[in-house]
Amino acid sequence: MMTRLKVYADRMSQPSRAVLLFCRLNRLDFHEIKVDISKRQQLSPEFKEINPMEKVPAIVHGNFNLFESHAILIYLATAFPGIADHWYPADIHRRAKIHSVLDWHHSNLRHGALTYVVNTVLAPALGRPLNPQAAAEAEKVLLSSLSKLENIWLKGDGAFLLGGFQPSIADLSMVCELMQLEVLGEKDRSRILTPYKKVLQWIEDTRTATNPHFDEVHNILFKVKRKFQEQRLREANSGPEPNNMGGSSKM
Ligand SMILES: N[C@@H](CCC(=O)N[C@@H](CS)C(=O)NCC(=O)O)C(=O)O
Repeated sequence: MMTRLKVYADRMSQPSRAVLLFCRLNRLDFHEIKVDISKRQQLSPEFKEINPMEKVPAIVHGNFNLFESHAILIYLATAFPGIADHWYPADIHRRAKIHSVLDWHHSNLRHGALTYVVNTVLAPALGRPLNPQAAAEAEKVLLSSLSKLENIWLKGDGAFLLGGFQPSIADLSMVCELMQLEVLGEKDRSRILTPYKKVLQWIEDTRTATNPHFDEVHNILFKVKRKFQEQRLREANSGPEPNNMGGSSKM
């Protein structure tokens, strides 16, 4: 008998959240093991045995290890029985289109969103300085990616990516990516997202379709968002303060 699935994740990591969300939505029997990036636990020798790339998420299923969130989502959707077809359709053409979205995601939306958020907000929490120049470059990639998401991936009759009437693993991966924009200041977040009405509606539709799991998996992000909001308010009154997110994971 296969031993229970182990998911190594940090909920501040967007690909970790996508994998956890899939597991919860599909009621997989799994054990979540926290790898706290802010404490650099991904560099520990024990974790390196699981993922030599030193990144989360990663899974262990029996004696099988896997890293890279898209590969993990595809594996989970095919290795476990009874997963609804819409997550990763059996139809080879729909499946191929989902791969196309997932491949695009890494070097476009993911690259833009992550680099922007790190260099605008999160870097100090990771022991690095903010980099406005890198943030400005990343914003261009992010805006161009949002435009492609709005006009290409969200084209079609349904509310989800590729015109789907139900979400797929690609929706989970991309929506978890965009949710990290929650930690930005409200002015930045709204400047970036407001022009993309379909994207905003899709985030809301995916959230509704996947709740209560969506909110549960994103709770940590909402907490960090509140902490940053309070910090910004204090700084507006009395000047900058050293970053302190309370010892919990920041990335
Ligand atoms: N392409 C990978 C990205 C994994 C990744 O970059 N994870 C980040 C958190 S979002 C990480 O573990 N960073 C730790 C580090 O770079 O040291 C995936 O989709 O799983």
